[in-house]
Amino acid sequence: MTELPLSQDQIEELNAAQADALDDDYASLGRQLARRGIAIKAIRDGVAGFSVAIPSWGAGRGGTRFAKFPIAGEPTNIHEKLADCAVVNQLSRATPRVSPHFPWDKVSDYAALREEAESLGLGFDAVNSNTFQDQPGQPHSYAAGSLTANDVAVRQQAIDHNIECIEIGRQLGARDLTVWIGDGTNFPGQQDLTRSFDRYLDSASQIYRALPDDWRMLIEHKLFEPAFYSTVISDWGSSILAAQELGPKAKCLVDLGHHAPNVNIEQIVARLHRFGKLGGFHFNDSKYGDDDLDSGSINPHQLFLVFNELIEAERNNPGDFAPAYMIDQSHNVTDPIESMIASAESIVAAYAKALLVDRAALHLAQERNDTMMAFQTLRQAYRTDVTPILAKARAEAGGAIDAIAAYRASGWRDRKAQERTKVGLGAGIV
Ligand code: RM4
Ligand code: MN
Ligand code: MN
Repeated sequence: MTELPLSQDQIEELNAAQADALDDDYASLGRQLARRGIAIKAIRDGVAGFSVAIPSWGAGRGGTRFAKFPIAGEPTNIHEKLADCAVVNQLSRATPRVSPHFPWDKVSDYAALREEAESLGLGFDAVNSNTFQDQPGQPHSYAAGSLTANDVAVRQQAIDHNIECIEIGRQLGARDLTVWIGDGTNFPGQQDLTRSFDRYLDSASQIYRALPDDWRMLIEHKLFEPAFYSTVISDWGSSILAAQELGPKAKCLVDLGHHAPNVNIEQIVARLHRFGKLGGFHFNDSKYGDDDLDSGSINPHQLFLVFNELIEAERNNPGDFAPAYMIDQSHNVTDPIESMIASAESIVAAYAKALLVDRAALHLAQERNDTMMAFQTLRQAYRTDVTPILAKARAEAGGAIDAIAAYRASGWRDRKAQERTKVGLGAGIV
């Protein structure tokens, strides 16, 4: 039995007040697209079938290494995080899965946790391991690395933790393990760059062997931080080399924030898919580094170009196309629920715009070396305001036409501020 957190009647009531305006905008966009030979219904169906997972750790306020400023009513455990994620999904109807992080989300009964999520209309997505922090009571420290540490006992502890995550994930119905490690160095000479990668391959192969047949191991690269001189899995090159060494169940995960500024991420996406190694995404945006800003808030055009490559990739080789779409960002100055609603909308909008690209015209222009027409074909799709399509798809699925307005009208956060334990001051981690 699904028990959605907000009043569905209230959402319907708010939608009713906006329905005429939306119908008007939708009909107008439908006529515009028809002139371009596009059936709006096909795009709306595509949007309705699209979803992106949200991170359990995104439900709380993030921070920087300087400070974290909690808000009243913030969730402090996985149960409260699930409830907030259910709010995001109820309003957006685009985020039906939650990606958990361990040990942060540890509980004693995972079957019960899975049922709890299901009752909220949620499932679980990729499980994330954490060997970038020490945990209370842990026998060995990750201060000098985890999967790549010199000390075999440290490596074993990190391997065991990842295998435990797979076991938890099985109980939750997940099928991907995402592995991001902070291992690396801060000084030239601190470690042998080749040997540390070899240690990674050795440890990762032991995790790989523990994967069930229908699971994938998603290797997430990151340019820098916490290591500032060299990171072991720093880029898509190291990631794909590791994935190729490990075997077919190992794939690469692209976190948009984990690249140097101005890197052509869409080209990386095309390369990874071409070699069967595109595993998934962590969507976010950035300006200077791994800023973990909200998806589409800085560079929505890049997001569109990534989805444009994804659609090409799927059409070129549909058999091998199953990227895991996830949000991974840090909500330091907003209500995380509002950020996740807005980010999911940006991601779906980028996808919808990519669906609008006239592929035949694009390919013909490319064939003829007609650079300007190729570019204009993308531009025409990117310029289109797809908001009415998204709103229609949401409302039809029971979501809100204006999701943030509906969230504010619900009074959810104020109610939770009365009920939930107050979050103490502390350092933010993501
Ligand atoms: C890292 C990375 C990982 C996430 C952690 C919390 O920068 O993006 O995906 O697990 O942050
Ligand atoms: Mn990430
Ligand atoms: Mn990150």
